[in-house]
Amino acid sequence: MTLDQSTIRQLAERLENAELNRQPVTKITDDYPEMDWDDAYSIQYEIRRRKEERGGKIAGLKMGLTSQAKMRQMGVSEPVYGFLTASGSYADGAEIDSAAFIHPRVEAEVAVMTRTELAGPGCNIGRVLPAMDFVTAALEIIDSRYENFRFDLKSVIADNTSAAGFVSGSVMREADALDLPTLGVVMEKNGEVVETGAGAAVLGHPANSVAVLANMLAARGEVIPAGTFIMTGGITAAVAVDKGDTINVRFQDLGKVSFRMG
Ligand code: 0L1
Ligand code: MG
Repeated sequence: MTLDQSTIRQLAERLENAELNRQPVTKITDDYPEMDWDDAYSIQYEIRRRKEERGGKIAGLKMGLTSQAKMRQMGVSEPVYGFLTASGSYADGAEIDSAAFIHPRVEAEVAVMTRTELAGPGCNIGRVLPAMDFVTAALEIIDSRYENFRFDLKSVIADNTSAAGFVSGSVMREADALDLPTLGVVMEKNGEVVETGAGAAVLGHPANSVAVLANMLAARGEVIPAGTFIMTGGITAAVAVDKGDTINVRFQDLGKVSFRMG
């Protein structure tokens, strides 16, 4: 850690205010270039604490930067994690108010619910698969609190990995019934195909993403509790969504998930 507690609190407040007021800010490493990974996660955890203190509920966890393409783009070799809030949870087919965001983008993802606790270090896909209660399709809405989505990795971890909302599907399947790496996805925006992909884009297998999450949490002395909803990471690139856009994503064997940005 390089930052003291009062600076951590101040930066968490700055980022959360940017989110609540829809007023983007410059990346925090401009002011604190010496900050480290621990500082970055501590700011994220402080944002989470602030929300919970005000009565906000945590809906689950998310993995980000899980595709080779996105990692290469950021020049990193490790994914990142963040948290999901209940206030950012939307039903399939929802009309979502664009005023809630700064510059939203959408990613198609596979989400899982865990049945039993998962702990690292040393967690692997073989431990994750039997611990998965069900798999469902989901869309993540990301919305960086930084101007023009311009950030570096530490800044984006502090900003809860751009998490802003999610839409979960209504088809739930057991992991055994699916071949997750070859599970195909087609994303349409206003009726036109804009992205396609397969589950293997997520660290080779979406369940591997859950194992990596358990191992990353272990570094902070934490586990994935039983009954945790986890967005495993983007299968497609993130697509910008403007007021009036309709997003419809078809997932092989998991139905479709859609929303309209109103
Ligand atoms: O969920 C994600 O993969 C996003 C991680 C943060 C980077 C971004 O905002 O694109
Ligand atoms: Mg994502």
